[in-house]
Amino acid sequence: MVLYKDGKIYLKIVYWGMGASGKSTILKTLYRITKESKKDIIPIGELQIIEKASGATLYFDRGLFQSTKQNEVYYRVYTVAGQRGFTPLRRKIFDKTDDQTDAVIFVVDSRTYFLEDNIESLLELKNIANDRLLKEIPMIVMLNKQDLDNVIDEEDFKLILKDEKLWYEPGNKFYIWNPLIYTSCALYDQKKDIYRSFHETARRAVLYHVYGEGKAPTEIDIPQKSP
Ligand SMILES: Nc1nc2c(ncn2[C@@H]2O[C@H](COP(=O)(O)OP(=O)(O)OP(=O)(O)O)[C@@H](O)[C@H]2O)c(=O)[nH]1
Ligand SMILES: [Mg+2]
Repeated sequence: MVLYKDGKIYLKIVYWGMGASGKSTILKTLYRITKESKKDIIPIGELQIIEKASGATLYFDRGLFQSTKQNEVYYRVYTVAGQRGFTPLRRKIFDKTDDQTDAVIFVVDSRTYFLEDNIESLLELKNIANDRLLKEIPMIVMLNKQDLDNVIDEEDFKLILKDEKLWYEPGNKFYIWNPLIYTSCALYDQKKDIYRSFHETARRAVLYHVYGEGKAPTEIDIPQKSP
């Protein structure tokens, strides 16, 4: 939920996806990229990581980022614990009554072997978001672990989105809000599309908020020059 405090705007962005798809690694890599090089977004303070000895997230990870273009805009970024059995926890992170999510990044383990698990995670998200995905909550997809063998590509995942009615056909006024699908690698030494995908999600979160009053704005609502 958009929070206002002392003239500042706080948007909540959540990385969602099956266990071990790479959400925590993405957040850590994003943190390093934005800390070490001059970007439109900088981290504020340290990341808060709550994990098991195995590295799997036990509760959530959290980080705060600030826009350097619009200093009053902040992003509160969470990753959920993806392992089975943590559904109530994920629901709590995603949809606390007074703190709902403003944008979601769906992180896929791209290996074909895990296709069903990814779909299960997407269905859970759909269920918890309760018909608000795309319409009120912008969504971006990361096909992560693209450095490995036997992985799915954008077209494969687009079919899943179509099946799940998370894709607008050309001509629909919300066509512009179809999830962009990034093929990523979260490992810091390869870091592919980690910053770009976050930047786009942050941009959409701001646009939904500013021009759509919390809903997907149409092209008519958005001035040529986006913020
Ligand atoms: N090869 C490869 N390994 C990755 C990539 N991203 C993450 N990993 C590895 O995958 C494992 C799980 O990554 P995490 O970031 O902990 O996954 P997670 O989605 O946070 O998992 P949960 O917290 O259990 O939901 C770790 O060993 C990572 O190093 C990637 O793009 N490529
Ligand atoms: Mg994690």
